[in-house]
Amino acid sequence: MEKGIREMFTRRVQRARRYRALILAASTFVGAAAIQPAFAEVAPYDLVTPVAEYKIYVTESVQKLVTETRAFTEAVKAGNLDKAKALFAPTRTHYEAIEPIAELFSDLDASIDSRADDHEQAEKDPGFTGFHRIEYGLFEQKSTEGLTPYADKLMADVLELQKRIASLTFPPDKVVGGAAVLMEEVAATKISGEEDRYSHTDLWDFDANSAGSKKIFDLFRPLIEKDDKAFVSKVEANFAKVDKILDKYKTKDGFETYDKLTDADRKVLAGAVNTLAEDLSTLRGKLGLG
Ligand SMILES: [Cu+2]
Repeated sequence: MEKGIREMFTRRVQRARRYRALILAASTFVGAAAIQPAFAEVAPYDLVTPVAEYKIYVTESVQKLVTETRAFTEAVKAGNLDKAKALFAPTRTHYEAIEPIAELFSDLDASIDSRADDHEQAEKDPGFTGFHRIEYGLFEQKSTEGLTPYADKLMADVLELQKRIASLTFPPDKVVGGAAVLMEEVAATKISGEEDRYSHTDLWDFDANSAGSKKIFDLFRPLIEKDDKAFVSKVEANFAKVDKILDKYKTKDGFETYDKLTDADRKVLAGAVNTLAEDLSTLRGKLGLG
């Protein structure tokens, strides 16, 4: 029953101890998704176009990720602290946008995007690499010193990701399930500000995570719209609610730091994202993928 989504959760739980609480939440969603009948009108063939279009979206995002990671890592290696700090958040958005399918490249997800507490010796752990290791140097130690090997590794990992994406098949259940899992991760853990704990650029990530999940929803929406208008409207209203809160914190270059988010807004945001996660988790069932 619901093996795909359970595996997805399992792997994510393995990736980070902090997901432990999600198992409970997951089983609730799995139960809900399992009893959801698929709409008779959705044939497997109907999934081909949205999946193909999603692959284009991912390919384009990864192309931007490669270009911007090059500029970011070059700034790090050149010792240009201010420039590297300024490029950190915008560069990451192209990775965060494709995070719904991170499970399809979980080894690279770990080396590109893991947090210090995914590693035994935290910040001192030699296995702690990627964006957040560099973030630690730039924003916490306020220096580019010693970051060259991490910059080189990040660039190599991002190029490897691009290579892999090119030949990757995208199983529709993983794509659709991934959007729900990511929203659940935002609601359960990212909402604490744990992801960008040194730079506090979390709102950039939320925006990209939400856009990346909405992209998936938008691509599959035509298949369910006729049969479940109320569902579609509800999901759209919650995506709009998330956008509206994020809009309040937009600056001319991006977003305010996470500490500016008021408790009231954080609550509304968490509520909307939680409901999105629940609703999106029924999408697989609705599409006959359950
Ligand atoms: Cu991330």
